[in-house]
Amino acid sequence: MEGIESQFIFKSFFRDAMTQFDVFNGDADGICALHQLRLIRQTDSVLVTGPKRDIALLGRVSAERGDSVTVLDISMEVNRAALLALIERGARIDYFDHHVPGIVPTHDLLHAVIDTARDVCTSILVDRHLGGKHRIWAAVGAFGDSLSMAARQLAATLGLQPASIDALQALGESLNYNAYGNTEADLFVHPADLYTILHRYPDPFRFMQSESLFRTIDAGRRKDMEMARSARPAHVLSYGKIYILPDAAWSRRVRGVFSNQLAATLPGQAFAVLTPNDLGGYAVSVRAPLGAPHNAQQLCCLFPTGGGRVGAAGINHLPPDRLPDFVREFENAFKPLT
Ligand SMILES: [Mn+2]
Repeated sequence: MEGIESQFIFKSFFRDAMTQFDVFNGDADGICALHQLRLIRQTDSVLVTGPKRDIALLGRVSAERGDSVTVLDISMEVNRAALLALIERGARIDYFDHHVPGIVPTHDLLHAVIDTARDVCTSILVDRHLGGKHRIWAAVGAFGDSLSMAARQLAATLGLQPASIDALQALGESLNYNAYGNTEADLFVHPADLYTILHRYPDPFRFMQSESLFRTIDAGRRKDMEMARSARPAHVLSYGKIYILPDAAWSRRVRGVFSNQLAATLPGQAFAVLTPNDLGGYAVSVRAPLGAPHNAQQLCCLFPTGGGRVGAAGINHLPPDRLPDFVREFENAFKPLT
Protein backbone atom coordinates (compact mmCIF):
# COMPACT_ATOMS: atom_id res chain seq x y z
CA MET A 1 0.00 0.00 0.00
CA GLU A 2 2.70 2.36 1.06
CA GLY A 3 4.64 1.41 -2.07
CA ILE A 4 1.75 2.24 -4.36
CA GLU A 5 1.18 5.56 -2.65
CA SER A 6 4.80 6.65 -2.84
CA GLN A 7 4.91 5.55 -6.45
CA PHE A 8 1.93 7.81 -7.11
CA ILE A 9 3.60 10.76 -5.40
CA PHE A 10 6.81 10.03 -7.29
CA LYS A 11 4.98 10.06 -10.61
CA SER A 12 2.93 13.18 -10.00
CA PHE A 13 6.05 14.96 -8.81
CA PHE A 14 7.78 14.18 -12.07
CA ARG A 15 4.75 15.09 -14.15
CA ASP A 16 5.06 18.65 -12.87
CA ALA A 17 8.83 18.77 -13.00
CA MET A 18 10.49 19.44 -16.31
CA THR A 19 12.90 16.80 -17.55
CA GLN A 20 16.03 17.87 -19.42
CA PHE A 21 17.30 15.45 -22.08
CA ASP A 22 20.84 15.90 -23.40
CA VAL A 23 21.25 14.10 -26.72
CA PHE A 24 24.76 14.16 -28.14
CA ASN A 25 27.12 12.35 -30.48
CA GLY A 26 29.48 10.24 -28.34
CA ASP A 27 32.58 11.70 -30.02
CA ALA A 28 34.80 14.54 -28.77
CA ASP A 29 32.76 17.22 -30.52
CA GLY A 30 29.46 16.07 -29.00
CA ILE A 31 30.93 15.66 -25.51
CA CYS A 32 32.78 19.01 -25.55
CA ALA A 33 29.71 20.84 -26.85
CA LEU A 34 27.58 19.53 -23.97
CA HIS A 35 30.34 20.10 -21.41
CA GLN A 36 30.50 23.80 -22.31
CA LEU A 37 26.73 24.22 -22.04
CA ARG A 38 26.45 22.40 -18.71
CA LEU A 39 29.39 24.30 -17.17
CA ILE A 40 27.24 27.40 -17.69
CA ARG A 41 23.89 25.95 -16.68
CA GLN A 42 24.19 22.94 -14.39
CA THR A 43 21.20 20.61 -14.48
CA ASP A 44 20.42 16.96 -13.90
CA SER A 45 19.66 15.54 -17.27
CA VAL A 46 18.91 12.28 -19.02
CA LEU A 47 21.93 11.50 -21.22
CA VAL A 48 21.27 9.95 -24.63
CA THR A 49 24.41 9.03 -26.60
CA GLY A 50 26.37 6.12 -28.06
CA PRO A 51 29.21 5.21 -30.44
CA LYS A 52 30.07 7.82 -33.07
CA ARG A 53 28.22 5.91 -35.79
CA ASP A 54 24.95 5.89 -33.75
CA ILE A 55 23.43 9.13 -34.95
CA ALA A 56 19.72 8.24 -34.96
CA LEU A 57 19.48 9.17 -31.27
CA LEU A 58 16.43 11.42 -31.11
CA GLY A 59 14.00 8.52 -31.51
CA ARG A 60 15.15 7.27 -28.09
CA VAL A 61 13.94 10.42 -26.30
CA SER A 62 10.66 10.12 -24.40
CA ALA A 63 10.17 13.87 -23.79
CA GLU A 64 6.70 15.31 -23.37
CA ARG A 65 5.04 18.71 -23.09
CA GLY A 66 7.12 21.03 -20.95
CA ASP A 67 10.27 18.94 -21.20
CA SER A 68 13.43 20.32 -22.72
CA VAL A 69 15.74 18.56 -25.19
CA THR A 70 19.24 19.71 -26.15
CA VAL A 71 20.57 18.05 -29.32
CA LEU A 72 24.26 18.22 -30.25
CA ASP A 73 26.27 17.08 -33.25
CA ILE A 74 23.83 14.66 -34.88
CA SER A 75 22.33 15.15 -38.36
CA MET A 76 18.88 16.75 -38.37
CA GLU A 77 18.16 15.03 -41.66
CA VAL A 78 18.63 11.61 -40.07
CA ASN A 79 16.61 12.59 -36.97
CA ARG A 80 13.87 14.57 -38.74
CA ALA A 81 10.90 12.27 -38.01
CA ALA A 82 11.78 12.02 -34.30
CA LEU A 83 12.33 15.79 -34.11
CA LEU A 84 8.90 16.53 -35.60
CA ALA A 85 7.31 14.00 -33.24
CA LEU A 86 8.92 15.67 -30.20
CA ILE A 87 7.75 19.12 -31.31
CA GLU A 88 4.28 17.64 -31.86
CA ARG A 89 4.32 16.35 -28.27
CA GLY A 90 5.18 19.84 -27.01
CA ALA A 91 8.84 19.42 -26.05
CA ARG A 92 11.17 22.41 -26.34
CA ILE A 93 14.26 21.70 -28.49
CA ASP A 94 17.67 23.39 -28.70
CA TYR A 95 19.56 21.98 -31.69
CA PHE A 96 23.25 22.69 -32.47
CA ASP A 97 24.89 20.92 -35.40
CA HIS A 98 27.19 21.24 -38.42
CA HIS A 99 25.99 18.36 -40.62
CA VAL A 100 23.81 18.97 -43.68
CA PRO A 101 20.34 19.35 -42.11
CA GLY A 102 17.88 19.08 -44.98
CA ILE A 103 14.97 21.48 -44.49
CA VAL A 104 14.99 22.97 -40.97
CA PRO A 105 11.45 23.12 -39.55
CA THR A 106 10.23 26.52 -38.30
CA HIS A 107 8.44 26.29 -34.95
CA ASP A 108 8.32 28.28 -31.71
CA LEU A 109 9.49 25.21 -29.79
CA LEU A 110 12.61 24.71 -31.96
CA HIS A 111 15.76 26.79 -31.55
CA ALA A 112 18.20 25.56 -34.22
CA VAL A 113 21.80 26.71 -34.70
CA ILE A 114 23.01 24.92 -37.82
CA ASP A 115 26.11 25.89 -39.76
CA THR A 116 27.67 23.57 -42.34
CA ALA A 117 30.78 25.68 -43.01
CA ARG A 118 33.87 23.48 -43.36
CA ASP A 119 35.75 25.16 -40.52
CA VAL A 120 33.10 24.82 -37.81
CA CYS A 121 32.00 21.95 -35.62
CA THR A 122 29.29 21.77 -32.96
CA SER A 123 31.67 22.70 -30.14
CA ILE A 124 32.55 25.90 -32.04
CA LEU A 125 28.85 26.73 -32.57
CA VAL A 126 28.28 26.32 -28.82
CA ASP A 127 31.36 28.48 -28.12
CA ARG A 128 29.82 31.27 -30.24
CA HIS A 129 26.48 30.82 -28.47
CA LEU A 130 28.17 31.17 -25.06
CA GLY A 131 30.40 34.06 -26.07
CA GLY A 132 33.59 32.02 -25.57
CA LYS A 133 33.01 31.30 -21.85
CA HIS A 134 34.57 27.82 -21.99
CA ARG A 135 36.46 28.18 -25.21
CA ILE A 136 39.23 25.80 -24.26
CA TRP A 137 36.73 22.93 -24.60
CA ALA A 138 35.65 24.19 -28.01
CA ALA A 139 39.30 23.82 -29.06
CA VAL A 140 39.35 20.24 -27.71
CA GLY A 141 36.15 19.40 -29.61
CA ALA A 142 37.49 20.95 -32.81
CA PHE A 143 40.73 18.95 -32.55
CA GLY A 144 38.57 15.84 -32.14
CA ASP A 145 36.73 16.65 -35.37
CA SER A 146 40.10 17.08 -37.18
CA LEU A 147 39.64 20.86 -37.51
CA SER A 148 43.21 21.54 -36.38
CA MET A 149 43.41 25.00 -37.94
CA ALA A 150 40.20 26.23 -36.34
CA ALA A 151 41.19 24.60 -33.04
CA ARG A 152 44.59 26.31 -33.06
CA GLN A 153 42.99 29.66 -33.85
CA LEU A 154 40.66 29.28 -30.86
CA ALA A 155 43.51 28.16 -28.59
CA ALA A 156 45.60 31.14 -29.72
CA THR A 157 42.97 33.53 -28.32
CA LEU A 158 43.54 31.92 -24.90
CA GLY A 159 47.26 32.67 -24.80
CA LEU A 160 48.32 29.03 -24.42
CA GLN A 161 51.86 27.74 -24.94
CA PRO A 162 52.46 25.48 -27.98
CA ALA A 163 53.01 22.44 -25.72
CA SER A 164 49.65 23.07 -24.04
CA ILE A 165 47.94 23.34 -27.40
CA ASP A 166 49.52 20.04 -28.46
CA ALA A 167 48.17 18.48 -25.26
CA LEU A 168 44.66 19.73 -26.09
CA GLN A 169 45.03 18.14 -29.52
CA ALA A 170 45.96 14.78 -27.97
CA LEU A 171 42.98 15.09 -25.63
CA GLY A 172 40.57 15.84 -28.49
CA GLU A 173 41.92 12.93 -30.50
CA SER A 174 41.65 10.54 -27.55
CA LEU A 175 38.09 11.56 -26.62
CA ASN A 176 37.19 11.15 -30.27
CA TYR A 177 38.91 7.79 -30.58
CA ASN A 178 36.86 6.41 -27.70
CA ALA A 179 33.69 6.70 -29.81
CA TYR A 180 34.96 4.46 -32.63
CA GLY A 181 33.65 0.90 -32.87
CA ASN A 182 30.69 -0.98 -34.27
CA THR A 183 28.82 -1.20 -30.96
CA GLU A 184 29.08 0.05 -27.37
CA ALA A 185 30.88 -3.19 -26.47
CA ASP A 186 33.85 -2.14 -28.64
CA LEU A 187 34.43 1.16 -26.78
CA PHE A 188 36.85 1.68 -23.87
CA VAL A 189 34.09 3.44 -21.91
CA HIS A 190 30.49 4.37 -22.72
CA PRO A 191 30.38 8.00 -23.92
CA ALA A 192 27.75 8.86 -21.28
CA ASP A 193 30.15 7.71 -18.54
CA LEU A 194 33.06 9.49 -20.20
CA TYR A 195 31.04 12.72 -20.28
CA THR A 196 29.95 12.33 -16.64
CA ILE A 197 33.55 11.93 -15.46
CA LEU A 198 34.92 14.65 -17.74
CA HIS A 199 32.20 17.05 -16.62
CA ARG A 200 33.77 17.18 -13.14
CA TYR A 201 36.68 19.09 -14.70
CA PRO A 202 36.29 22.67 -15.93
CA ASP A 203 40.04 22.52 -16.71
CA PRO A 204 41.14 20.05 -19.42
CA PHE A 205 44.70 19.92 -18.07
CA ARG A 206 43.42 18.81 -14.66
CA PHE A 207 41.35 16.13 -16.38
CA MET A 208 44.43 14.82 -18.18
CA GLN A 209 46.60 14.91 -15.05
CA SER A 210 44.12 13.47 -12.56
CA GLU A 211 41.87 11.09 -14.43
CA SER A 212 43.06 7.53 -14.94
CA LEU A 213 40.30 7.08 -17.52
CA PHE A 214 42.12 9.54 -19.79
CA ARG A 215 45.32 7.49 -19.54
CA THR A 216 43.36 4.30 -20.27
CA ILE A 217 41.90 5.72 -23.47
CA ASP A 218 45.12 7.42 -24.56
CA ALA A 219 47.23 4.28 -23.99
CA GLY A 220 44.54 2.12 -25.62
CA ARG A 221 44.52 4.31 -28.70
CA ARG A 222 48.31 3.97 -29.08
CA LYS A 223 48.18 0.20 -28.50
CA ASP A 224 45.45 -0.25 -31.14
CA MET A 225 47.51 1.69 -33.67
CA GLU A 226 50.59 -0.41 -32.90
CA MET A 227 48.60 -3.61 -33.50
CA ALA A 228 47.29 -2.22 -36.79
CA ARG A 229 50.78 -1.19 -37.92
CA SER A 230 52.06 -4.70 -37.34
CA ALA A 231 49.34 -6.18 -39.60
CA ARG A 232 50.41 -7.34 -43.06
CA PRO A 233 48.39 -6.26 -46.07
CA ALA A 234 46.23 -8.98 -47.68
CA HIS A 235 46.75 -7.48 -51.15
CA VAL A 236 49.72 -5.40 -52.26
CA LEU A 237 49.31 -3.52 -55.52
CA SER A 238 51.74 -1.10 -57.10
CA TYR A 239 49.32 1.78 -56.38
CA GLY A 240 47.71 0.68 -53.15
CA LYS A 241 47.17 -1.87 -50.39
CA ILE A 242 44.20 -3.74 -48.94
CA TYR A 243 44.29 -4.78 -45.28
CA ILE A 244 41.96 -7.30 -43.66
CA LEU A 245 42.24 -6.91 -39.89
CA PRO A 246 41.24 -9.68 -37.46
CA ASP A 247 37.80 -9.92 -35.84
CA ALA A 248 38.55 -7.99 -32.65
CA ALA A 249 37.33 -4.88 -30.82
CA TRP A 250 40.67 -3.11 -31.42
CA SER A 251 40.45 -3.54 -35.18
CA ARG A 252 36.87 -2.21 -35.26
CA ARG A 253 38.01 0.82 -33.25
CA VAL A 254 41.11 1.54 -35.33
CA ARG A 255 39.84 0.93 -38.88
CA GLY A 256 39.14 4.55 -39.86
CA VAL A 257 42.08 6.15 -38.05
CA PHE A 258 44.48 3.51 -39.43
CA SER A 259 43.21 4.19 -42.97
CA ASN A 260 43.81 7.91 -42.49
CA GLN A 261 47.29 7.30 -41.24
CA LEU A 262 48.20 4.99 -44.12
CA ALA A 263 46.97 7.62 -46.58
CA ALA A 264 48.96 10.37 -44.85
CA THR A 265 52.14 8.26 -44.81
CA LEU A 266 52.01 7.28 -48.50
CA PRO A 267 50.09 10.05 -50.31
CA GLY A 268 50.59 8.45 -53.74
CA GLN A 269 48.74 5.25 -52.76
CA ALA A 270 45.16 4.15 -52.16
CA PHE A 271 44.15 2.04 -49.16
CA ALA A 272 41.30 -0.16 -48.03
CA VAL A 273 40.99 -1.50 -44.49
CA LEU A 274 38.45 -4.24 -43.83
CA THR A 275 37.22 -5.56 -40.47
CA PRO A 276 34.84 -8.52 -40.02
CA ASN A 277 31.33 -7.47 -38.95
CA ASP A 278 28.64 -9.42 -37.10
CA LEU A 279 26.81 -10.19 -40.36
CA GLY A 280 29.65 -12.47 -41.46
CA GLY A 281 31.00 -9.91 -43.92
CA TYR A 282 33.21 -6.84 -43.63
CA ALA A 283 33.01 -3.17 -42.79
CA VAL A 284 35.29 -1.33 -45.22
CA SER A 285 37.15 2.00 -45.11
CA VAL A 286 38.61 3.27 -48.38
CA ARG A 287 41.07 6.14 -48.79
CA ALA A 288 41.99 7.46 -52.25
CA PRO A 289 45.58 8.64 -52.79
CA LEU A 290 45.82 11.77 -50.65
CA GLY A 291 47.91 13.53 -53.29
CA ALA A 292 45.22 13.19 -55.98
CA PRO A 293 41.91 12.11 -54.42
CA HIS A 294 39.60 10.29 -56.82
CA ASN A 295 37.16 7.38 -57.09
CA ALA A 296 36.80 6.39 -53.40
CA GLN A 297 33.07 7.15 -53.34
CA GLN A 298 32.58 5.72 -56.83
CA LEU A 299 34.19 2.45 -55.73
CA CYS A 300 32.15 2.13 -52.53
CA CYS A 301 28.87 3.01 -54.25
CA LEU A 302 29.27 -0.07 -56.44
CA PHE A 303 28.18 -1.98 -53.32
CA PRO A 304 24.70 -1.63 -51.73
CA THR A 305 25.75 -0.20 -48.33
CA GLY A 306 28.59 1.98 -49.66
CA GLY A 307 28.90 5.75 -49.56
CA GLY A 308 31.17 8.66 -48.70
CA ARG A 309 33.24 11.31 -50.37
CA VAL A 310 35.68 11.40 -53.27
CA GLY A 311 38.76 10.93 -51.08
CA ALA A 312 37.36 8.90 -48.17
CA ALA A 313 34.49 6.44 -48.36
CA GLY A 314 33.26 3.19 -46.88
CA ILE A 315 31.00 0.17 -47.11
CA ASN A 316 28.96 -0.80 -44.02
CA HIS A 317 28.53 -4.41 -45.05
CA LEU A 318 30.51 -6.15 -47.75
CA PRO A 319 29.18 -9.75 -47.99
CA PRO A 320 32.05 -12.28 -47.94
CA ASP A 321 31.27 -13.56 -51.45
CA ARG A 322 31.72 -10.02 -52.81
CA LEU A 323 35.28 -9.71 -51.49
CA PRO A 324 36.89 -10.77 -54.82
CA ASP A 325 34.69 -8.21 -56.63
CA PHE A 326 35.82 -5.56 -54.20
CA VAL A 327 39.51 -6.34 -54.78
CA ARG A 328 39.00 -6.23 -58.55
CA GLU A 329 37.05 -2.95 -58.41
CA PHE A 330 39.68 -1.44 -56.09
CA GLU A 331 42.31 -2.24 -58.74
CA ASN A 332 40.15 -0.64 -61.44
CA ALA A 333 39.37 2.45 -59.40
CA PHE A 334 42.97 3.30 -58.53
CA LYS A 335 44.93 1.85 -61.45
CA PRO A 336 47.21 4.56 -62.84
CA LEU A 337 45.94 5.98 -66.13
CA THR A 338 48.35 5.05 -68.90
MN1 LIG B 1 31.08 17.11 -35.10
